[in-house]
Amino acid sequence: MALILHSSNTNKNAFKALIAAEYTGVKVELVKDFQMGVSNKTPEFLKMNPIGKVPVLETPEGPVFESNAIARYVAKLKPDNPLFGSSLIEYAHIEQWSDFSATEIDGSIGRWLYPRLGYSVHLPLAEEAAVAALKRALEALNTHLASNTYLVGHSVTLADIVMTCNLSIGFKMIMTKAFTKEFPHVERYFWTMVKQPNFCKILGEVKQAESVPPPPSKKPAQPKESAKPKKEEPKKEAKKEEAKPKEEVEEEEAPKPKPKNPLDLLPPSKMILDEWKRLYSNTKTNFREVAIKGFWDMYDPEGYSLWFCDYKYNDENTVSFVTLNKVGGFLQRMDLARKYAFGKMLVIGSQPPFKVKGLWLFRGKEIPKFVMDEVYDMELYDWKEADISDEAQKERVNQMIEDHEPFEGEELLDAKCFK
Ligand SMILES: N[C@@H](CCC(=O)N[C@@H](CS)C(=O)NCC(=O)O)C(=O)O
Repeated sequence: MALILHSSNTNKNAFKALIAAEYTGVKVELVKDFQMGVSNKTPEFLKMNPIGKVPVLETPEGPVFESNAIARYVAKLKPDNPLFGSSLIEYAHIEQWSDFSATEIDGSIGRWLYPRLGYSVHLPLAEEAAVAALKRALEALNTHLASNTYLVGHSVTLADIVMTCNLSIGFKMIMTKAFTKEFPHVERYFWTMVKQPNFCKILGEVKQAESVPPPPSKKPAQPKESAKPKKEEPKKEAKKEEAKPKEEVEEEEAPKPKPKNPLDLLPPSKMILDEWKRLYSNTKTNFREVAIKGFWDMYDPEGYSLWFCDYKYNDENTVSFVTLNKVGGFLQRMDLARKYAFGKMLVIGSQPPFKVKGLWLFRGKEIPKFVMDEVYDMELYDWKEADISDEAQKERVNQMIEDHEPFEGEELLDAKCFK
């Protein structure tokens, strides 16, 4: 019987156990319908991990949290598992690199990345320290890998699984080629590891970040200068500001409360997004007559717009699990638009390559700029506004909302809803 892992299917910490399971030959399955921020805050979940973080593994003897401990547990299910090396000193080195990876690599990537994603305050001096610590750790790793293919011994161990998963978020989200080229052995190691079949199966195709995400204070999603009340500043005051050292000004700027989203400044709409989401969720029968009819009764083309999206690289969708992961990750990254959007994503076809197509309802008459700027998946799709005066397009909207099968003559592998 499979062990159940509680996590979303895009979490690099959960990938550690899933990859370890592939090497170990045990079955670990992600819990169904996990919703980050909801499923991990229920009383049942908090009984398994009191701080409500994922991943958590359910075992016959009780739950285990902390991703490295979970991966170790999974690997220990096989006696004499080569993932633990072949001697005491190898085992010690596996633990050494796993801890190094958690504290020196993952910790520093997090302190660089998360403030830029808006999860905590972005302080330039703290960022500078995080990048310096990361470079110091990567330099040490690079030196070790100059004469070693794997972290320990001559085959993949648990240390490689932990290290690669931790590096993966850095490579995908913030460590551009310009940054990693200083560490060529780390680059070679990382790209070799992610191509190993047991890694590839779980991680899918890994693409390196092309740019460093801008910090929230520099993101263009904020109201334009013209929207802010202007204060007449005496000239002398302005001069004083200019004279301040750069760091000081930026540090003072960081804790300012977040400005309102420009979409909150739009004229009120008769369509209340939450009402539509509730109707969608609560309609269990007669979907066409109740939910779809309700949608068009509510729809306000002045306050909202409807968009079709079509994945540009469908021929790459050759593995169902990886394709579903990709779409799941997209929806997770859309979280920042929850107040302003509703979406349906269809994974189409009974066999590969699968097509990914979607329908999105956005507040405003355009795709919100902050979504375009902050969700990198947006540019992986072609976007076309739905023309609802055209009956065929309107029917396509209906079919996407209701997961109509067949869709454009094909079966659906999956339909995911963003609400
Ligand atoms: N050290 C933990 C880190 C777990 C962690 O930070 N999980 C994040 C997702 S990657 C989480 O659950 N965050 C939700 C929260 O903070 O409430 C591990 O390796 O498992």
